[in-house]
Formats: sequence, C-alpha cells, structure tokens
Amino acid sequence: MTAPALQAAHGLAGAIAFHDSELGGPVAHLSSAHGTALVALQGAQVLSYVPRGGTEVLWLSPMARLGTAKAVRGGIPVCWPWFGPHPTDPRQPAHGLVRSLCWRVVETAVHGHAVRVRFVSTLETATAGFPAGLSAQLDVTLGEELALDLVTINDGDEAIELTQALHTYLKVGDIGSVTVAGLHGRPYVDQLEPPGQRRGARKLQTGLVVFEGEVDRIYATGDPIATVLDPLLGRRIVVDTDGSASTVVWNPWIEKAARLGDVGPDGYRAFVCIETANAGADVRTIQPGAAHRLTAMIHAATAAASGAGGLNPEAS
Ligand code: TA6
Repeated sequence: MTAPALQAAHGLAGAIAFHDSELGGPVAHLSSAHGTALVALQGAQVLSYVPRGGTEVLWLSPMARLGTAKAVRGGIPVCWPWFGPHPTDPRQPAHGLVRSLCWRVVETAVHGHAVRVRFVSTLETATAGFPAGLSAQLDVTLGEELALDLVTINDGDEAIELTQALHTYLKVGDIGSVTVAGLHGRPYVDQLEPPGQRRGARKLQTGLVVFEGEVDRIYATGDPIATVLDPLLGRRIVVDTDGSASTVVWNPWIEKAARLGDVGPDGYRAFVCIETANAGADVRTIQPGAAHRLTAMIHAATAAASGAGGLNPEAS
C-alpha cells in the first residue's frame, strides 16, 4: 500500500502517521508523550527511536536506502525465520527472508500513552523448508520504553524449527569506551575464528563485555537484561527480553565493517548490536497450531537518571 492509502486506512491523529520517507519508501511515524519512533514498511524495520527528552537510541547507516534488494543496515532488522546462515541451504540469504519484503499493516492503536502498530508478513510459497502460510506478526509499541513483540504463528500441519532475532543496532558515543553489563558468568559461542581458534569456540563471560576488536558472540542466557553503559553519551540502554534464551553481541570493528561496505567511514565506532534472539542452540520448535513470541524491551536512561549504578564500570 502507498503511504497515502496507509494513512487513510490506519492513521491515528496525533499518534500514528504514514508518509514516504526520504530514504525511498513508506514509513510509520509513531508519536506519544514518551517520544517518537519511525518504522519502515520494508522489513517492518524500526529505523529510529527517540525517547522524550532524550536523543536517538538507534544507529542507522549513512547509506541506508529503502526500496533496494539489500536490507537496510541499522535500526532493528527482523531476522526470520532463521538467524545467520540458513541451517541447510547455503544459497539462502543470511538472516532469513523478510528484511527486504514489504510487510502489511494490519492494526494501529493507542492505549493510554502507548502507541502501537502491528505488521504481518506471510510466506506466500513454501520456501527454504518453511511452509506457505507461515506468518510473522510484529507489534511495535512506543510507551515508556520501545517494545517489539515478534510472534510466529504456525497454522500449518507440521512442526517448524525456528531461529530468529531482533537485530538491534544501538547508537553509542564510541565503541572503545562502551561496556555491556549483565552477561557476567554467561557461556557464549564465539563466532569468530582468530588464529589458532576454530569458529564456534565455547567460552565464559567474566565481568563486563568490552570492545577492543570485532566481537560476535551468541550468549546463552535466561531472559537476560543486557545493559549498554555509554560514558560518552552519558546513558545506559537496557535491553530486556522475553521468549529468548540467547543474546547476540556484535560489533564488526574495522576490517569487517570495510567488507560490509555500508557502515560508513568509522561507522563501526558508533554502534553496538545487542540482538534479542532465538539463536545458536536456542532453536524453538513450534508445533502445528502453536505460536512463539519473542519480545525485546529497550529503555534508555541518562546516567544521572539511572541512579547510583550510573555508568559504574565495576557494575557487572
Ligand atoms: O548478528 C551478528 C551477525 O550475524 C554478524 O555475523 C554479521 O554478519 C551481522 O550479523 C550482520 O549481518 P548482515 O546480513 O546484516 O550483514
């Protein structure tokens, strides 16, 4: 649907407006007492989140363009119905099928000071081992925090094995001064392959996660609360989750950022990915007629507002 048609069908005065973005495609603009957010119809991808009285929480590539075959780098890409490479078919794209597809808007709503848009994407044909009719529903809710609920509904007659992620790019002052708390004592799979180490080595996190080179790790977690401590921007960003037993932490650093080609000069220094996932060993089997919900809740607070914990690098 075009932006004007979306606006006529789903616009809510003072809360949700649809327009054509200068990035080259239709977007939903959410506005509430708690802040603003921008979501592209392409990939149902959140591109911006600015809490009231705060600054941009998400990083977006300076080369971001909608309407191309390539997924937009930045914001919160939806990796579905698989995370990373396809489990059996190397011809398939990384991170699933829906990042570059146009999702449907099925509902918009205001609940008190919270504003919500519901997007759906449905496989039209059986693809890569996933049945036609399998659908993903994403609720983006702008309230005191930004909440994303990714619900996979299996209304087919066979069980499916699902991996997925809300691949959140958080904007930071400088990756070299950022740490991530909340993962101390958690096992992780190191996706890198430095000299003398095979890819997939199993390790244990001690203390804060720090960034002195490329980091690409799948942490086995309960429902974790990872907190990004950013002394330069003077803020903490909490990523709380539900329906997830794995969190991916990624920064490409210099060489990989150059290979990716859409990070921009020194762009790797301006973000860290904290990805709310069902990834690695955290595969979810969804039986016929069942559904699975993956939830990410993102909250940014200034160091002062976040109390004594503040940006104390000793916090773990
Ligand atoms: O989540 C980390 C990761 O799997 C990295 O290995 C890197 O490939 C990143 O995702 C970005 O993937 P993309 O397909 O968006 O370039």
